[in-house]
Amino acid sequence: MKLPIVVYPDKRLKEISKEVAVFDTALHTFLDDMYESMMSSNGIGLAAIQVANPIRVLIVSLPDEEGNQSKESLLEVINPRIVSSKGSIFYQEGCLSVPGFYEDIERFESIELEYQDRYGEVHMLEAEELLSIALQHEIEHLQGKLFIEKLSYSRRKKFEKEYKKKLKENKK
Ligand code: Y12
Ligand code: CO
Repeated sequence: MKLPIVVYPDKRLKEISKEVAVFDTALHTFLDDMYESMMSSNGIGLAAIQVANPIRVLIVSLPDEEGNQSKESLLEVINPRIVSSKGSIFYQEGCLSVPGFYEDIERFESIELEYQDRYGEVHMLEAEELLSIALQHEIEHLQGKLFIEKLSYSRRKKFEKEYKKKLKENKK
């Protein structure tokens, strides 16, 4: 089932997500619904809070060289913890909860991540470049943070002005 995406400035995006303790079929159905919601919106990453569920769950599906996002390469990440981080990288980020806005954001170039899968099994993952960026972006959602909060004061002001104008136009 496709779930509606919560869009900025909705206050629910500020919620701190809770640890997952039960890895049951309800969680599996929710993960499948997140996948459907992300794919039908042309996303490559989605956190549970973006579909109004404040639990520490995120998914990432990076396109391959041909631009295809296969279900086999879908990464389901539950209760993530960044164990170590290295370097710095800039990338033009976008977010399904902030439609139509893209901005260069600085992240760690590589991270080491501990997380659980849909069955509660613990995994370690070394991620770099785009995967590392996507994971950091989604993990910040679990902390109630959006990438626009990393903008400088002047870029943030410019964004707020343009975004509000666009929201008004879309209401007409
Ligand atoms: C690198 C940087 C950021 C991430 C986080 C995941 N972000 C997304 O999946 C963003 C998707 C997105 C898709 C949109 O829709 C279309 O392009 C059709 C979109 O559209 C509009 O804003 C109109 C915006 C964002 C992962 C990796
Ligand atoms: Co996002």
